[in-house]
Amino acid sequence: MYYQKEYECMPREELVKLQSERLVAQVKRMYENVECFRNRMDEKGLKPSDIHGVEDLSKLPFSYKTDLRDYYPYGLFASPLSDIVRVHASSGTTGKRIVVGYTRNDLEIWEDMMARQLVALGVTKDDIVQVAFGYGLFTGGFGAHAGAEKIGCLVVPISSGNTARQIETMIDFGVTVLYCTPSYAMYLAETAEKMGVVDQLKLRIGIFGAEPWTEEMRQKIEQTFKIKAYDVYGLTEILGPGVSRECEYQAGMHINEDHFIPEIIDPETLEPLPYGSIGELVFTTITKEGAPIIRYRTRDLCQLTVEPCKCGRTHVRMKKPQGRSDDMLIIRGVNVFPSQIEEILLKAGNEITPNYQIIVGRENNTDTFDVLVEMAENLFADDIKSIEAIQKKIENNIRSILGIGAKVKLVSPNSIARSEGKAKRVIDNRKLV
Ligand code: DLL
Repeated sequence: MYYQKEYECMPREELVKLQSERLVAQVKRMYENVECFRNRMDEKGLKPSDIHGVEDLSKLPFSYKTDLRDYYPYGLFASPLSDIVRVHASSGTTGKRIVVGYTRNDLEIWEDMMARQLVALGVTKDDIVQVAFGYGLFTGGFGAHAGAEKIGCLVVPISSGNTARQIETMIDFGVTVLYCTPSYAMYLAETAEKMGVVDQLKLRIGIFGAEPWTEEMRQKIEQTFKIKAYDVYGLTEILGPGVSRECEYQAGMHINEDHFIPEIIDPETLEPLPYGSIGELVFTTITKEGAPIIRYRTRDLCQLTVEPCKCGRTHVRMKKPQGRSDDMLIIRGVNVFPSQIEEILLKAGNEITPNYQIIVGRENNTDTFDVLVEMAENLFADDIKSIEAIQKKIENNIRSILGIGAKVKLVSPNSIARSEGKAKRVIDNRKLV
């Protein structure tokens, strides 16, 4: 069994001691190897020798998603490129993706954390695990796969999509554990119910994450599939999946504190807040070699607790993220920034204007993604052929740049409602937390 009791149940004083040692070493290494971090430390007049432990964390400079864009693709790596064995990537706020790199050692630690996650949720080597997260630059597929293989499960690396095939595979292969986004799990559950095949499934555990979901969704998935459904959280910049996860008590997600130091800050004043406060989650990685990061502002709003958990693990628990302090949307598991849409529209020719509105909803348990775009005065509203061609072109661009399908509709000039002259860019009709 892959249960790292010596780390997961450490008394907090010992844990803080371990974190402090790792933090001091990490700061020194990053100062020597990462220009962006060194410049920020120099600007604050800080040297690595000023950092003695966790008590000095708040002196350190923050890091931002834009740093990954500014130093694209490899500029934030702390190891030579010859030691990096894998990259993963996720959406940036505009244009280019953000890229992270892993050394061999980083991959081994990641596998350990994913194995820990599965064990905490009651998965054993006798389980058959279907990984329906996308494999590729997204961290979900490979991350889940590695942990399941590590504990000796039989892994079915089916990746995302093709719902009927997913259900057929679950039945034929005797799948007992399903890994995917919660919205896809809902869709699979509903489809299996409609097909009348739920009783043929051997599923017992569902592990879902990568996007916000509600307790109602959990109940619906649990009831339809007759399983326990667990929440797992992570982000590319810090690791991918495996940053935190629930235990069997489903009472908040334990953060792997031997590898990450979490903080909650006030997103306005940037001051650290005490446990229990709602604020922005900030992470410092203390064991990563390839792409370590200090005080990364995740933009996820949530709450931490150190109250003892019935499972005996001492690692801090985080509540479900309750929203974001920026405008990032997660649509069908894909991170989307309105600024990416704006950039696409700006390049789409002079028959349209960059006045747009994104409308996100949920139909049949799948996110809908509509983009309304005001056409320019020079386009005739009855020129249906041109309008359809422009819509198609923008839809294709969105699909190739963001990797997600959207429905684009051109609307007449000035028809998108403005308040104080500004159009409201996003209408999100989903109820997510
Ligand atoms: O979503 C990594 C992941 C893969 C997590 C598989 C869990 C399972 P990104 O694509 O970089 O990475 O997106 C990270 O997704 O900042 C949150 O806003 C959101 N997110 C991730 N997990 C959850 C969750 C992966 N359980 C961003 N609940 C994060 C709510 C989540 N939001």
